[in-house]
Amino acid sequence: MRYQRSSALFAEAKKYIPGGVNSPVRAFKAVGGEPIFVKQAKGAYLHDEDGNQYIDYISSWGPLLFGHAHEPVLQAVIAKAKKGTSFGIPTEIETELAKLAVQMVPNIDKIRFVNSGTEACMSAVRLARGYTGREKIIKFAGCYHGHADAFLIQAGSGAVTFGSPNSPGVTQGTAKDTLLANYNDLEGVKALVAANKGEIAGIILEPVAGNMGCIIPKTEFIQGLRELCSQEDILLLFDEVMTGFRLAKGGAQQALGITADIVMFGKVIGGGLPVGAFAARADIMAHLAPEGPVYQAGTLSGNPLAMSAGLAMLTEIDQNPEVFDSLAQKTEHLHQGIAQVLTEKGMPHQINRFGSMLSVHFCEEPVVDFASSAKGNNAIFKKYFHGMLDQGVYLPPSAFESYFLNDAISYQDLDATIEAVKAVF
Ligand code: KE4
Repeated sequence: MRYQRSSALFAEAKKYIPGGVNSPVRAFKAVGGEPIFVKQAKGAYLHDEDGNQYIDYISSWGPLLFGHAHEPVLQAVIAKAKKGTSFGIPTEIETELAKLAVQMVPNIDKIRFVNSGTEACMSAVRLARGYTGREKIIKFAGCYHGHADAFLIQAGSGAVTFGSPNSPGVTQGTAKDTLLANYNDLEGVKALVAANKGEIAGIILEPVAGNMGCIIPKTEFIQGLRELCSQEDILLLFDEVMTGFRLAKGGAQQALGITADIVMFGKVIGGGLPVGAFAARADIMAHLAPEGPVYQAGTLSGNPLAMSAGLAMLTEIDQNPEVFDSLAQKTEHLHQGIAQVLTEKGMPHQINRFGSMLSVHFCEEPVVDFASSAKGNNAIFKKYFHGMLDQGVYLPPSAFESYFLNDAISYQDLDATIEAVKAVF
């Protein structure tokens, strides 16, 4: 692979943008080397500025369920753009997308659109605090809910990758209201709740985690959280920015059979344009301005251009529900192929998979929480990442991330990926 033009573009970018990127995980700090710069993408493939082609396993970190530049989304966005992109005045398409999302997702009556997953999670926590009158929240080490201050306490994703679990700039005043527990450790949560009786507004988690690699909740953990929240009048907040409309039409609530009190979305709901959202029963959402006193706002929230991409995407999903089985089967095929190669090569590994989310960890022990995920051998991960990149396979540039397959990836692409793993090891 040649990377000259990407390298020159990265040098230029660093002159004007901190680290040369607009989101830290893109800078390859966790895997070393320099990022590629993408010129264009279509279906399963990325094309970089040096003319190299890659099978893409991040799909813009989740949004592109059907692959890049998916025609129905493309046509919807082009048509809508010609009528104006944003007015700051209500438009019909916001109601169309809200209605479809409410129909597809269980246990929600109303939804508010914002512009990112961070905004969705930040607003949901404020709503939970306003609704309960309580101030504290519980989050889990390794879970990432965006970069709002309350969440940068042992966050996952880029924050962990850089070993900066408590980011500078987050005040003690903020941090004291965020209590930390370990994923899949129900007893630890019960102890926190008992020690903070009547003070906890919400427990927020990724119902299937993707920011410490892919980690699946144990049944007794996620059921126990639901029961605990119901007993203690604590709201259960499902951060479905990754899992929403990816694991099933009804997201993780449907896939796991667990009812959340507030659900947050991002990524897929925007079809590749900036959309986040949070949703709940009517009695909870009634507390939100302008209906209720909990303030939340956004200049471009629900802008018709982004709504057109989201509506096209959710309509595609609603009309093609077989996409979930197709993605799950492809991900299983990839899982089995990689596992077979690593076993044959005598390489200790754990592969976690749920639906179209998957992660590969180079360690002996099962990966069930942040601590076990952090035991992965990052030296091997770096070689794996760059070895695969050099063979035209783009994987997440961090061990604390998940693969996001898209349905444009073919079995031929999957087998080429498995062959690439064989070549690397
Ligand atoms: P954004 O603000 O980046 O749209 O969403 C934040 C967020 C919230 N909740 C979950 C479960 C998430 O995964 C994310 C964002 N995911 C990362 C990928 N690990 C985005 C990639 C990036 O930071 O550039």
